[in-house]
Amino acid sequence: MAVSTKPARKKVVALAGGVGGAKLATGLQAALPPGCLTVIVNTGDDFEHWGLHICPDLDTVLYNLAGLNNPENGWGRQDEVWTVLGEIERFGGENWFRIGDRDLALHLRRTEWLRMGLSLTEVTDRLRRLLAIPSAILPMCNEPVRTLVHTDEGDLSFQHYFVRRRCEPSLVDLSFVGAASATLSPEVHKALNSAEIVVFCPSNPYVSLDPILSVPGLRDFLRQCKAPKIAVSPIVNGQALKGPASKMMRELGEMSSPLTVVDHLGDLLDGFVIDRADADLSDAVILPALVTGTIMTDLSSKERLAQEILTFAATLRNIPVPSAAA
Ligand code: FO1
Repeated sequence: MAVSTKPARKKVVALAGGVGGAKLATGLQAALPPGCLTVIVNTGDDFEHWGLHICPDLDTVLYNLAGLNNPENGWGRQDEVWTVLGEIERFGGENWFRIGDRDLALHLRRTEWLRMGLSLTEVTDRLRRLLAIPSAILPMCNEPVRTLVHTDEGDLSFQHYFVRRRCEPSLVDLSFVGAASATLSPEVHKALNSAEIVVFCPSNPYVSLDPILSVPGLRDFLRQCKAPKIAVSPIVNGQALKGPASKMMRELGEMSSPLTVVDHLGDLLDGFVIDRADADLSDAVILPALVTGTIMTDLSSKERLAQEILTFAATLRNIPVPSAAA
């Protein structure tokens, strides 16, 4: 039967962490009708700093979907101002994690609302409404789950490993502290239940996607879910486009290759997207593979990749292709 290309309002769920995840989420938002995208975001990187509750991956998704992100770093705000950081330095405070003034306002409000008793899901929804973002943005859970990096120099909390130590210590293993007590929030449950396409963004499989998958029940839910599940390789031509994924793979004794990502996410996927630079690997991918340009430099390349992924997913299940024109 021929695949329909009729525009449709499909519910799409994206799993994301880090800058690569936020970029594809931006493309999916542009490619879909408003309200059709839900992004489930890693909170394993969250930590307390300057007495504030910082959620780097949630904020990267919020700022990218609102078009307010710093275009060079991918995280933080564009047109940032650094007065407070300078004054913190003057008073001998910690300056290794760079929080700008505009960004600080969000951390202050989030911390205030959490102290009032709102859940992280409620706080994030307030923030995304105030930023006029049409997509739902959900923390992976409301309970604290913290990524702990076991290295050859001892255990480091995630931001101490990632930002303070610039990922220099060699990775031995990872734990997601608190995951055993975490639960699927009603919002995550509902989003996955009604998902018609699930996209694993090109995020680090070990420190962005695994924390999400560590939430009890989430893996089983995905396995049972009838929606096509597509992952996009964060590794292109043997290298991570951003961040330590490639270095981590080698330190864990794996090849720095899209095939390592397929092995890692294996049983959860129905399809895999690799870059043209890795076209020679497509026969070795044990799943249906889409070979295309995966490097996202501007909004049109993000939207084009998103549209290709949606079409690929629809082809796998013979469902109408979602389109922003619906
Ligand atoms: N990443 C850095 O490499 N250096 C920083 O100083 C830094 C500050 C920062 C402030 C707010 C925020 O939301 C993110 C920030 N990030 C910084 C990025 C972040 O730590 C990482 O990209 C993620 O945790 C990994 O996904």
